[in-house]
Amino acid sequence: MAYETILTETRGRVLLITLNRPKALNALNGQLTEELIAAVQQADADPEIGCIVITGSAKAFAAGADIKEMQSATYAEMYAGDRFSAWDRFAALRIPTIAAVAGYALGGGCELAMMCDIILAADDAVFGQPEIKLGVMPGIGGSQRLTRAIGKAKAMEMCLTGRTMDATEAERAGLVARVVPAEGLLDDALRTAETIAGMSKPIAMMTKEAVNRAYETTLTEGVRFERRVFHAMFATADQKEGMAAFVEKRPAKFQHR
Ligand code: CO8
Repeated sequence: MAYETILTETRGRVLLITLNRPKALNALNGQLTEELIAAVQQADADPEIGCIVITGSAKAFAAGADIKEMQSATYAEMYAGDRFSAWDRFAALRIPTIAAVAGYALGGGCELAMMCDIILAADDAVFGQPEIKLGVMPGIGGSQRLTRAIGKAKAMEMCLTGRTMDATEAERAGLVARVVPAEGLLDDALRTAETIAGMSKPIAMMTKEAVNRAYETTLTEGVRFERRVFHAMFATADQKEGMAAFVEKRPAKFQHR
């Protein structure tokens, strides 16, 4: 499929997606949303792809939803169209995803980054939920995911004042996995993705599901879920291969099944 608002490139078992509306600082309009979700869903189902990296430009990962596109929408249109519900499909991805964030990740851009499994931030990254300044609030999970990631105190302040957070604060607060020099961001993200994509895909999917379960349930239920999934891994060829490789002192060759 030919995309107009994103660039896609396959590097080995990694799919690199670059958001590509530079004139609008990668604002997430309807077309970009559809194209991005189509691309990630295809990769999710593709056994040859083991990890997705999503990045933007040096200036902006994404500056939010496209304000110009939604400015004059009515309540009836927003409600009847269940606007933004398409993002549930992104949140339901089972393949691991990495957001490589340089520059602005604001509003929907910050929310998209938080929907990814790992955020790697360039040292110039800026995170924020400034929607309140526009007379709205986060709309694709920001009020929930930001609060879970950094706690109520900071999330409340950010959502109510619109203040942004730099990369150092974002790392300290637990929003991002690591901060790296801007010029090395993409290489680092691709290396990290390669590492993940070199693991067994079904095992990585199950691991992602188990970690995400921590958001959804109690500790007792989460630990029970983890144990059951751990047991299920013994039905995969890759568990046999991974453990045999360790015992035989050689690198594992996973077959992703
Ligand atoms: N939507 C549409 N266009 C945008 C957006 C946006 N979110 N952000 C920037 N642009 C456009 C500007 O209008 C400008 O276009 P033009 O050249 O035609 O005037 C161009 O991008 C460059 O922007 P600036 O001139 O403003 O660049 P600056 O370097 O001066 O400032 C900022 C950069 C600080 C990032 C500034 O552009 C800004 O504040 N942008 C808006 C940030 C914002 O408020 N984001 C939240 C949007 S609302 C939202 O995300 C709701 C989430 C709910 C659902 C999400 C679904 C995806």
